[in-house]
Amino acid sequence: MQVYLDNNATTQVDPKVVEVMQPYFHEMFGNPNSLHKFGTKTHPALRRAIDQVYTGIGANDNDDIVFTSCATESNNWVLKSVWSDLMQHGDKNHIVTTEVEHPSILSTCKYLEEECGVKVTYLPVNEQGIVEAHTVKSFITDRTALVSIMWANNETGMIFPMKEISDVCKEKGVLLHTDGVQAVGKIPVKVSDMDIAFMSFSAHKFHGPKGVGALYIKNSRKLTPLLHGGDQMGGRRSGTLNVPGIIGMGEAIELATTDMEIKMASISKLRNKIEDALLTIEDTFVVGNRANRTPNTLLISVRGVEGEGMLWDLNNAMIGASTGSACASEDLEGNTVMLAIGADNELAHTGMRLSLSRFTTEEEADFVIKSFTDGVNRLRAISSSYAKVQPTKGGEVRECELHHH
Ligand code: 7TS
Repeated sequence: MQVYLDNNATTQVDPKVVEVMQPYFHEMFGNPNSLHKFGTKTHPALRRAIDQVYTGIGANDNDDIVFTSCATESNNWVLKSVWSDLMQHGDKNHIVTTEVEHPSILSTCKYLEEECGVKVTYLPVNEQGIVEAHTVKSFITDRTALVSIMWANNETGMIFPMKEISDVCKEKGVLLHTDGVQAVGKIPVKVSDMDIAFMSFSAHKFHGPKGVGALYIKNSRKLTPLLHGGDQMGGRRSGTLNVPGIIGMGEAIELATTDMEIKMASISKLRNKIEDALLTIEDTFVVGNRANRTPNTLLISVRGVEGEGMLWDLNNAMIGASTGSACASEDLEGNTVMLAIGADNELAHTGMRLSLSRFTTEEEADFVIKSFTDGVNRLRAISSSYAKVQPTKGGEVRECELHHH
């Protein structure tokens, strides 16, 4: 058996999505900006895909959705362009974000601090791994140009109080950007219900193709383009359109958001089954309250078991999981989100992220429970540090109780 439990890193493309994309590689390969039939033949499918994406995130007709190459591009675009629109020549100089954003936000913020003199506040998260709206409010000043806070965290699955955060930003008159990558397709997202100026998202996280992301722009607000060129996408993002990719994204978001509650209920049932079983192992902790997590995600920490060792054992059993963000897995630092939550360094090295999808089966869940348990037993038996740790409330089911130190 082969089990893929790294769906927060990327997902398999749904075969139905591949089917819809297929003709746009060879039969209808034209450039949509060409005036001949080869080009115009792509228009109906593109229009349909655009509608599907608007519906999928609950956008209004007067909003704009610009297709990009990935969410990393969307995130870079917002931060750099808000800098050039409001900070470079204006009186604003401040961005509020969190310590647990994806590197595409954090590294761009670092760049803006170092190269452009922008002041950035990185809000710490509470023991649940989120930031409360009142905390965001207390850090907004009259020089704040942008608040950028993720909707759901990629490591923990914890959902941020986006409605409350958007109310605070509205009250303070500050633009809000949200990285919606881990929320879209997993939890209800209706941007028109909130005062979100910008939202980034990415097709490959909800069974769409890689290489296509998007930026939602409320009321089609002006935003300096990141890519200048041939004026595609209304001059907002030049470059020949990724026709099959956009068509795939449309189909994928429709599939993910149709009967989402039913799909998510069955995913969370399997996630909970794995979680409950693994929590019966002594000295294991799960980060964040289950009720406030994306239905597919579980970040578990196993005292005395290095994440990399566990990853190796799971990989040998043909199970793909993660010790955290794949983007950061080459440096062997502890899980950054666990450190931000207040875990000690040793515990932060034991974090394992299991992220399911609608393709995960009950048999796979059972197999994962068994392989994980075997791995913990093997690795603890050879661990020099675990023997010294006194098990606390052995065998009890409990959620994470990590505190700031
Ligand atoms: N934002 C979040 C919250 C993400 O989780 C990711 C990818 C990105 C942005 C970047 O998206 P992309 O479209 O540019 O790929 N996250 C992960 C992860 O958690 N493990 O690998 C990639």
